[in-house]
Amino acid sequence: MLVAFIFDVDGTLADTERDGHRVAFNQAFAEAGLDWRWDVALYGALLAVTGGKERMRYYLECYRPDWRRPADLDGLIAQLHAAKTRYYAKLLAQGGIPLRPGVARLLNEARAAGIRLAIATTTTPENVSVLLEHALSPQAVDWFEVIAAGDVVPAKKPAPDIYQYALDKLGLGAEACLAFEDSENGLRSARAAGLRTVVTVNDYTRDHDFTGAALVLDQFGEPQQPFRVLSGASPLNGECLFDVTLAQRLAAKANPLP
Ligand code: XBP
Ligand code: MG
Repeated sequence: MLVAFIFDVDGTLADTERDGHRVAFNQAFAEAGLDWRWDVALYGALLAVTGGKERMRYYLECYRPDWRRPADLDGLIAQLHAAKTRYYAKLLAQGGIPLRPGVARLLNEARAAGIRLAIATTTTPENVSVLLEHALSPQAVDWFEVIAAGDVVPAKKPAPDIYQYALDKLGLGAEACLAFEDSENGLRSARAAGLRTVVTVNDYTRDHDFTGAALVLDQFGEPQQPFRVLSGASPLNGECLFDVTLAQRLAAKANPLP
């Protein structure tokens, strides 16, 4: 029996990375007078690490070993991250990033069918509310019973902690839920929490390893824009939209542990 959907945010609800987070990071670096500049390709490599603060540290370690660290590196990272969050919110409040195809449709159908909704993301909580508010509806934050985000757990994806946290808050076992992800780190996190997972890929994640996903699609699909199945087609009966009926069929299958 399928009770809840748990959604990742970045890359799944909206393509926020390349034209959202990346741009905001660069604005924060420029504001601080730093010569750090993350182009589209470099940012793709940096996405190996989830979490903005963790990503900046990874950049310094792997790409700027000679950059002279200040005494208070933690303070600098925290200051840059706060500025980046401010720039990101501004960009999204201008309606800068729309939802991906089929996301609003699926959320509305789920609500109508009484499916409970939750979020499990590594991004900062403010980033989730600003996206939902501006890309979906001013009330959309309230559609989600649990918003598990950012530093509420010590270990970010691919660790299972954020999904485990969402399940605990929902008071549900993994078998009652379906997770939605776009990346290998996200899939690993959801699977490690025991969740059956549907993946919708994007330009940054198309070539990731999605072994263990229940279904991999190019997107959820709209009536004029059918989805394409990339793998895991067994439960399909010629559908071209990901909807609640298809979700229920996937959830009815055995849910083997990862
Ligand atoms: C999303 C992320 C986030 C954002 C930045 O991963 O990795 O770190 O890029 O967010 P996922 P913050 O979609 O797997 O949750 O800067 O707010 O940390
Ligand atoms: Mg993601």
